[in-house]
Amino acid sequence: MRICRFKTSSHPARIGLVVENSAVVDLEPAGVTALEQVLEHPEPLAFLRGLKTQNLPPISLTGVTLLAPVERQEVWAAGVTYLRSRTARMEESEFSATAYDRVYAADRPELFFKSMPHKVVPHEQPVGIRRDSKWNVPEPELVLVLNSKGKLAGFTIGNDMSSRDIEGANLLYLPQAKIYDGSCALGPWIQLGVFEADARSWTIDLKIIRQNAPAFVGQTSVSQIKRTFDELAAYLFRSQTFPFGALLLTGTGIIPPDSFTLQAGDFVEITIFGIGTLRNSVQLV
Ligand code: DO4
Ligand code: MG
Repeated sequence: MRICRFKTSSHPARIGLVVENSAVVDLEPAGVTALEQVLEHPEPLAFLRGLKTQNLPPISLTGVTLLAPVERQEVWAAGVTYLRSRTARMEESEFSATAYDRVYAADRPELFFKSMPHKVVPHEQPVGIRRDSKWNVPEPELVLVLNSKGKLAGFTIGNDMSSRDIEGANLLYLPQAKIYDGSCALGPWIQLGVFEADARSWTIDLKIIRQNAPAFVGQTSVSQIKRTFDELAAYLFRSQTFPFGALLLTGTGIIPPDSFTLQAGDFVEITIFGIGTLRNSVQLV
């Protein structure tokens, strides 16, 4: 089952049940007005199945605007969880190579704050590349949707936009490389009712389109993530409370060649088997 946030010309933000990837059932008449009601429930699928939605008419997805699937949840990210990310980052910066190598092997993962919920870019809205950076890439990542107890409630798709030259110049610049307007996209919806073992069989595909032609394509598999989801979630929730839950990007396994940088006008498409496709244009910020 999939849930989304959406709006229409007559309704502001609503929670919806996605039907066959083509329509949405507005859950407001059934009493669901916040994501937390679903995510905090011990059995989100049973909760949704128990709602009286039989007489609610599906609205075509073409007639709604999807919003980012996040409300009051903080957005965090894990880094250097794939061998590919460790290798690319060690090449990007002689200065920081040891740090990346060490964190890949260490017990404690790299976790960093990524976005306030209101800054998250939804499906079909533009992500940003910084004007003061010359080397920008998307990072296509599986996202864990965690409830306030740190329990995995669902998955969505994330784009951890990154300025590689800023990060490569000095690791202390990481927040500037990772957090700026339009640097985090999430969507198009939340996939519920999937266990880690199933998600580990999913592929992640990245396609970057420039002037209607592919400028870069790449693929990885969720199975390549070095750490378990429980391990990542447990570290995030150590000595820290998230009263509304948190979303955790799990790291990138696809990094375009060093000669590649995003340009304004490009389109980034991230497809995760089992969830769907997150698509965003790119603009200078
Ligand atoms: O240490 C830098 C960030 C790593 C990251 O975002 C990733 O591996 O996905
Ligand atoms: Mg990343």
